[in-house]
Amino acid sequence: GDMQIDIVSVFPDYFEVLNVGLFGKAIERGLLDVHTHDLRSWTHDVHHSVDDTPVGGGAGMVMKPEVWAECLDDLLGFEPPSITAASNETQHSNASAPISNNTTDEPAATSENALPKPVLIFPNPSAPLFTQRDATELSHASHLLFGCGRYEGYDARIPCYYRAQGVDVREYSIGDYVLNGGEVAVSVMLEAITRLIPGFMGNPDSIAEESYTGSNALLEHYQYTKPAIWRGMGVPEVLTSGDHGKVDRFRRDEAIAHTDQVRPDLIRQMDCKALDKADRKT
Ligand code: 6GU
Repeated sequence: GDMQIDIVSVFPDYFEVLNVGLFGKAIERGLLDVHTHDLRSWTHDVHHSVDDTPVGGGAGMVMKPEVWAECLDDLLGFEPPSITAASNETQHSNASAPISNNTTDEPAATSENALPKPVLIFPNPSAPLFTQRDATELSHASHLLFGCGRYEGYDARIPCYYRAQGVDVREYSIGDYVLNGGEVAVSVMLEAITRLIPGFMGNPDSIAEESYTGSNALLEHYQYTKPAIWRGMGVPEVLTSGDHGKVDRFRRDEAIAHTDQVRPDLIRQMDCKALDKADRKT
């Protein structure tokens, strides 16, 4: 079925980029139902302010919870809490708890156990890393809602509040480097997620062979095309032998050696059962 995607940002124009390429085609074909929203349209003050100074001091600005909550209540179809329920005395028990997406021990979703509820995703450089496993799980969701933070971040009570309301809230970083805001991270996550939706890609077989997927968490082997000799450089002879068994073995040995060299952390993470007897000689 189609996937509804809502994106909230103070730079909604950034997401014009989604109309390009395969993603744009998927929107045209009705596979994806994408809506971008300007966070400032939920402000009431003349300056349309979305941020304020950090409690406890320090540099930069922090995105205010009130504006985000008006926006997210609207997009999730929630009623705002009544005035009587609100109190300045109410303390949040776990606003300072470490970020946990609570998905570590759960098996990855399949089309048989699609994510039924909307998933609310906040890009956050201090959150757990977004992986291929997360992309696979989220490709089964029917509604994704992304909240892009800017400046030095957003009030920690925002994800905390919606999690307490029963929303499936996730916070993800896309890598160990600093970006100005969540917009680029959202486009990265969206591309990784949506290309796994059935019917999105022209050739679904190419997905099964890719790095980071299934039990094959190895990086991909090198690829070559014609000509057989280019600027004096040949290709590995076994690839021209026509012996598929030998080709597969060569590619797998090469993938293991290459991964061990550039990403030994991936080898250490691998399930031992994913390595066969011949692999162990490599
Ligand atoms: Cl998700 N956001 C920002 N601002 N910077 C990042 C990031 C996210 N992931 C890596 N760096």
